[in-house]
Amino acid sequence: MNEYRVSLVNTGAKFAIVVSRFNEFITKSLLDGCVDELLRLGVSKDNISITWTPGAFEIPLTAKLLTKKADAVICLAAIIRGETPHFDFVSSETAKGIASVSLATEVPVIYGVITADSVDQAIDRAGSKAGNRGRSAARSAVEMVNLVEKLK
Ligand code: INI
Repeated sequence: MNEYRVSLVNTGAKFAIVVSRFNEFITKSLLDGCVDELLRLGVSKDNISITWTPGAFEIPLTAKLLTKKADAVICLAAIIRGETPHFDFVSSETAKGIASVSLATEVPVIYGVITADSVDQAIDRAGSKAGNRGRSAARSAVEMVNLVEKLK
C-alpha cells in the first residue's frame, strides 16, 4: 500500500499571494495571517510575492499569470452577501476560476476566499472566532507544494 502524507516542511519553494482590495479591511487580515504563517513554516521573505487585484473576480486571471513564476499561488478575498446582489455570481465564478487555473497548470492554487453572509461573519473568519482563512491557506499551500513534488 502506498500512502502519501507529506509534511509542512518548506523546501525553498516560491509562494505568490493574490489578494483582493475589495473589502480590504478584511483581506488585509487574511494577508497578514497568510504571510505570518508562511514565515513560521520557514518560507523566506524573498520567496513570497504579493499581488493586489481590484476584486475577487479578477483573481483567477492574475493567479494564472503567477503560476509561471511560483510553485504555489494563494488566493485571498472576502465576498460578502450583504453588499451585493451579484454575490452568487462573483463567488461561484471566483471558485470555478481558481479551480480551473490549478487544474490547467498543475500548480497548486489555494482557495483562501471567505464567502460570508455578513461583515460580522467575515470578521470571524479573518482572525477572530473562527480562525484566519489566510493562515490556513498558507498551510495548505506548503502541504500541496510538497505533495505535488512527491506525486510528479
Ligand atoms: N469583490 C470582492 O472581492 N468581494 C465582494 O464582496 C464583491 N462584491 O460585493 O461585489 C466584489 N465585487 C467586485 C468584483 O470582484 C469585481 O472586482 C468587479 O465586478 C469588477 O470586475
